[in-house]
Amino acid sequence: MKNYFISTLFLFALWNTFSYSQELKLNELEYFETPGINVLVYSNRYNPIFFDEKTAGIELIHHGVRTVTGGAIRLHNTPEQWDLVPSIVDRHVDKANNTISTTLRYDDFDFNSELKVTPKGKGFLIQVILEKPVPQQLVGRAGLNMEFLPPAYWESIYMADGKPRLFPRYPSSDTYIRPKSEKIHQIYDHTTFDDRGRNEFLEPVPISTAKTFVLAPDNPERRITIRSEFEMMFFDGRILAQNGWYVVRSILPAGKTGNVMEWYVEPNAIPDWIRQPVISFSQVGYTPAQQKTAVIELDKNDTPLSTATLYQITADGKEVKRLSGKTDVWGRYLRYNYLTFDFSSVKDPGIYYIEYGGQKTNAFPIDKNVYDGLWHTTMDVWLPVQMDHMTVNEGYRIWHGTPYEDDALQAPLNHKHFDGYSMGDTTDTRFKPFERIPGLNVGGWYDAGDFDIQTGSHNTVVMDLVKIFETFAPNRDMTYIDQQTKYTDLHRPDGKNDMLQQVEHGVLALVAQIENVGHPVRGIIVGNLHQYHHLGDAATITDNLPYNPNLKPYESDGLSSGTMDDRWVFTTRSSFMDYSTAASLAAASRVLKDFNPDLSRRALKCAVDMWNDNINKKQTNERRGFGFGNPNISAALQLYITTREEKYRKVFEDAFWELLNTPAINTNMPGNIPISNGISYAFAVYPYMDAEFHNKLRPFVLKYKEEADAVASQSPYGVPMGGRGWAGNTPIMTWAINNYFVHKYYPDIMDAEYVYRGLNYIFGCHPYSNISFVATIGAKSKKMTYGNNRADFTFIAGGVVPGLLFLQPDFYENKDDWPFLWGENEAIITTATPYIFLSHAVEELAREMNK
Ligand SMILES: [Ca+2]
Ligand SMILES: [Ca+2]
Ligand SMILES: [Ca+2]
Repeated sequence: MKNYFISTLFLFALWNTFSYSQELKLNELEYFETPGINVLVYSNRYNPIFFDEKTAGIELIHHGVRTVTGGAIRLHNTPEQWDLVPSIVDRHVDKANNTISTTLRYDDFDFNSELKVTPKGKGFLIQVILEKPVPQQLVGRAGLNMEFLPPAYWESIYMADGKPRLFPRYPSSDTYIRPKSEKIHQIYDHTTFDDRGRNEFLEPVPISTAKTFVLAPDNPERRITIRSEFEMMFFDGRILAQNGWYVVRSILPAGKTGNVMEWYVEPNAIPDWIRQPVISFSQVGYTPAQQKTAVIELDKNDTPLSTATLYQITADGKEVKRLSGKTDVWGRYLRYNYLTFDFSSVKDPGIYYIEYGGQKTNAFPIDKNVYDGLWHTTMDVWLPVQMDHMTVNEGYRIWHGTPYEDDALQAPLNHKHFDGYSMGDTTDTRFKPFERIPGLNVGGWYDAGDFDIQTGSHNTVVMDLVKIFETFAPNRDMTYIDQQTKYTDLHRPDGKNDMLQQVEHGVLALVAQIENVGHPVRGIIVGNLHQYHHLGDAATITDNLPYNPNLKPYESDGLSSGTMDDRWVFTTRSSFMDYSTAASLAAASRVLKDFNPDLSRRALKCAVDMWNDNINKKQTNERRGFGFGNPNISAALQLYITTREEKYRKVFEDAFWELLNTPAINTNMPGNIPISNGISYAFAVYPYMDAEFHNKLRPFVLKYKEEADAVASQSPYGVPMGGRGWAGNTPIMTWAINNYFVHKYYPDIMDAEYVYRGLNYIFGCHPYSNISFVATIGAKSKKMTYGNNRADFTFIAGGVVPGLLFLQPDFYENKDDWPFLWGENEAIITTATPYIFLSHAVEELAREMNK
């Protein structure tokens, strides 16, 4: 009898396997897969610096869209970015048993838990296994969570034990107050909540509870059933933080070990689902003379078609077939197959669209003027809106008031900040911790979707603007900038060159650091986490009154305030920062010479002072060996160009040739071209050097081309793809800028297509979608970006987003219905300036090519 029973069970198990052979399978890339569903189990992990970015844990790619994340044991109902995240102790992929299990650990509570995911039926089982019971402090706190992307479910319904409920379009569920003594601390004891001195925190209340949730039964692409014997709660995470997701959560039982909890999750799979092809092309269009290639991204189960068609749309709306062309098979790249469609032969100016497999793209132009002035929006709108220490007006709208009138205090010692800054046990200044450093409330830009001054990115932007000015001499004046009254007005000429005004604005901030602190600092940023996540007008992050310790918090005498909200200056000195600031100030002093002679002189003095300080200290070796070369190479180069003094030239040339001849450490970063850093110095100095230098350089330029080709040929887009942690638009643009100089100085080595290709990618010829990554540029462009207005699900025109974030093991993503993923959508100043450069470059090339 016993034997019979066992063999029946065995047969039953076999039958189970067979009957569900269409269901989730563990694939070679170690995630579970069936057409329409991918279940990732800790393929992606929490970020060690920025923690919960909603790209880790048990995740679901549902009919091609990542809609579920954060499957984990968490200590909060609706975890915020800076709430404690578990470390991943181990991850086991058991192919024989078709399971993936991970051990999660909360060090602070000595609490381990194992999550085991196994396909079952049409879905999968999540089991929580504990060796030791939930620690006392975490009873009622530790729970199994899964997070669901709000816009994926908007305008849809869910069912809680059969009762229909609308997904909240905007959060307005309940919270309650708990005493701070009950709060589980956040990362490094920072706090996201401004309790106004009341020692309390907020806890969200569930919107509904059930043992069976069915999300979106009305939408086959999004329908998910979750069942458990344990009560599950449904929360709206946005009630505490605008970037929160919907959360389903069960509290772990107390006092239990072993398999303490199970959830069964069944995402609907549309039978034989095949992802719609993505037909990608440049949303700004093409010039007649340039190469025109669309890239078609196909589901791996899709059958490639041999033709695609280009239609022209006439003025009276007629659609005329212009080219029915053969598609070329490029092959597999990561999770998709690719075709290319070359329609370069079509040169007539006009309006076109591409048709493939019955799908029509939006219309785009072919015309010799398509690249004209594409940088204007970034220069006229986006960059001015980022200006710190100014009020910025546009027509009837104030983008922001004048922020940080109360800059800034010396940062405290031995402090670990939440935005990557830190201080050691010395200030490297004459200031005591929290002492006011005068003169810093001037110039600079919000470096990104946050509002700090990052000195490093300021150096890059000033240098980029100088490079643009010296290469293309743009003469555009569409912005009114008055440093005296701290007022910027968009679309209003003031008789002054906008680019030089922006150089001036950056230099004012950098010179202020050196003149007041004695050297460039790491950065200037708010000290409280509850300030840092600010959304909206930066003029309201602080009270703009200098801190006065003699007053109580939230008390003011009208001139100062007792609220400790002034920004902190992270002052740790490094020769890398000294030299890179010296480089950009030396460069800026050239273009400011006639525009603002006094500032030009001060900038050069600061640069020379930093040079002398560091040369005397012999600190030149810092950061060597990381592919950066000598930290003084760029400073020597710029000081040489500015002063033409031989001593700088000698230092530059020695370091430069050494850098080119040293095999760079290949960091194995995708998209990395080892020689490109050295080669960009070469192009900066090229106009100031003789034929002997140019000839000596040539073999290295050939080597660059070889490396660039090798990296670019790895994907169908013909550009160096990157994108881990931070998507790859900047390196792609840097590559195209280098190519511009190769083409300019060694036209026999590279043609102009190497430049266009970089921008085509930015403008839409990329994976995942065909949207332009520059807000408002192109027929179809980013509608939501991670700017300071992200909570309004909108953009700031001209902002350039990082692009496609690479999620392990094979998924490129750039969401356009959810602005809060900074690695995909955060427009930053150092992405704007390469775009402005490149946009000038193609404007010039198109003029020459299409004469
Ligand atoms: Ca920042
Ligand atoms: Ca102007
Ligand atoms: Ca203040």
